Amino acid sequence: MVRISSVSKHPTSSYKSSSMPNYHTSQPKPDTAIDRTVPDFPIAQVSDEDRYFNTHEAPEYLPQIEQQVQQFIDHHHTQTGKSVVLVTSGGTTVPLENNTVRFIDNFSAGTRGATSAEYFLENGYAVIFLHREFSLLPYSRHYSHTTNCFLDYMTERNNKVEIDDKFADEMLVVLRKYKQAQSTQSLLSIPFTTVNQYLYTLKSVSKLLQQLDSKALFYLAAAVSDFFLPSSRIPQHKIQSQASGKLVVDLEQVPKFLRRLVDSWAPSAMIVSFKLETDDSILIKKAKGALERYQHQLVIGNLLQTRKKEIVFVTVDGNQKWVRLTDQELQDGVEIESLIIPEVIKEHSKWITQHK
Ligand code: PAZ
Repeated sequence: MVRISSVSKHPTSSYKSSSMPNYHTSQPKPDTAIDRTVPDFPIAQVSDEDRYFNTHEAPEYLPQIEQQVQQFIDHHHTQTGKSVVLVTSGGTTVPLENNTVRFIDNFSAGTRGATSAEYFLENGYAVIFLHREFSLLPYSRHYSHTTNCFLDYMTERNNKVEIDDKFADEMLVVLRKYKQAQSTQSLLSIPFTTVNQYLYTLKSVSKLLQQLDSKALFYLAAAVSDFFLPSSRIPQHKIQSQASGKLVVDLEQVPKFLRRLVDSWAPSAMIVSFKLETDDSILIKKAKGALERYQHQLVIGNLLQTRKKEIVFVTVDGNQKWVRLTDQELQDGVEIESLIIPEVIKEHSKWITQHK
């Protein structure tokens, strides 16, 4: 049975700012997407891991993050007993210059990650939210970015700014949940921007989470670039106009570190990855392929065009289970993450029981 949570009935779904257009310019044309039928790039071995991390510098702030994460883990391990989920969210940038003027990016706004984080929190998890900086955040997502301008929620009364009565009740629900997450120290937000920052932070956080054994859960919803420009070939300054009239960028494959995560960084944790495709005829094959290659526990498949209304769970026993929102549910503002997260938690509980 589908429940509509109070957050999902929020103005994000029911209210559209009057000053904003009701169409989107950010949706790519699916028929121009790249051909994903080419064979998969090999999984990363220990030597690939060594090579990557020996030839790319760690972000200088990494020790600070490690300290924050250790404190967060200690708190929940000793004080609350909560399971901890690492939610990754948003796209990555691939800088083309060290002093970055230009970069390659992708479409992900972090909706899946930020929304999922809220449902994990509501279901009693502590959440480490590893997100692309300036992408959507849990709770504030209802009022940030341009589709819902926060100023439209406000009104002026007696020379003071107030929340418009129309929205106050719903905003109070979100505010309370946000404050609850803060006061219980259940949400730790960690930013990244580039692929390199993402990889370093993922590795560090994973190794720390291994301390929680099976009570650690990975929910890898970020859209991480498959290609990057290695630091040995990245120019220091802005690329100048080329005499040839062309700019040829020679990118390399980002090593597929998921297998290292499963085998070495956090082998006792349950790991859920996402598989995004644009061609529905290859989605299931790709999801099954990912499970075989990386040997983790669950893949959630989704298509770019329909990702907000349907997803498919693909498990190691070869089963597939589609979860779809009905038109009525979509109209009522039900978020598909409100159905995904309880299923994932059920699988995680089984995983914990198996490992006791
Ligand atoms: O951020 P968003 O809500 O716009 O999109 C979510 C998503 C499609 C990036 C996510 O559900 C996903 O599939 N992530 C993994 C992408 C991949 O590497 O295949």
